[in-house]
Amino acid sequence: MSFFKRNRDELASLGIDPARLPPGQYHTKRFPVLHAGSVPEVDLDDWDFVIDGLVAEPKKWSWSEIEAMPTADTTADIHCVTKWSKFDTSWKGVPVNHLWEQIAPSPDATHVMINAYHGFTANLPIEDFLAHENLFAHTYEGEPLELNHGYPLRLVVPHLYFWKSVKWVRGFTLISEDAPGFWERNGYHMYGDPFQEQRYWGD
Ligand SMILES: Nc1nc2c(c(=O)[nH]1)N[C@H]1C(S)=C(S)[C@@H](COP(=O)(O)O)O[C@H]1N2
Ligand SMILES: [Mo]
Repeated sequence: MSFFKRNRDELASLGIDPARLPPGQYHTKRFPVLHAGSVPEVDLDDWDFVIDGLVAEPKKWSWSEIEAMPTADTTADIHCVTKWSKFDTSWKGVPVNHLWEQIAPSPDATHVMINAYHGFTANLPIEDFLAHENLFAHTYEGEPLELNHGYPLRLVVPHLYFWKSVKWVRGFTLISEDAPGFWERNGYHMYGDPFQEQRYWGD
């Protein structure tokens, strides 16, 4: 029996519905660290979060302003394109919708490009970006995010592969057509639905 088959069969004995595990994935309790390039040096004193692009007026907040914003909790399964899934991860942070309410988007805006340290980017349709459970998270399992996992702030978009959940996020840009972000230029799927196995170009 293959590793993947055994791993999937194990779910029932853990009381987890196997339908929660997307095709081609295995579940793990570990929390692997994955990113391109190096971990940034973060200085909260000159950290800011910027919304720009197709908005009536660009917006900018300091770390203390973001930290003071209303929060929500999300518990979700996460699915990495490298085939691990982790169930019931819990996050706290500023709902994406809360920030969205602070701006006046142009009617031409259809997508967002998420921006992070070192020029890392990821693209999302606005509709997916605004899913109610999505957060700009600063807390994981009740503790501040670890630097490796995106401290001080990361996007969490549980319904797409985890590469869209940008670590060390610094803002986003509203754009009028889809465009590839960092991993999407390097072979990953433009959308990335784990249940459709949209891993790579052509999937
Ligand atoms: N800024 C940034 N965010 C990123 C990445 C990256 O390279 N840079 N990689 C993505 C990928 S491919 C994955 S699988 C997840 C991994 O998150 P983790 O290290 O917390 O498990 O972060 C995503 N967010
Ligand atoms: Mo990934």
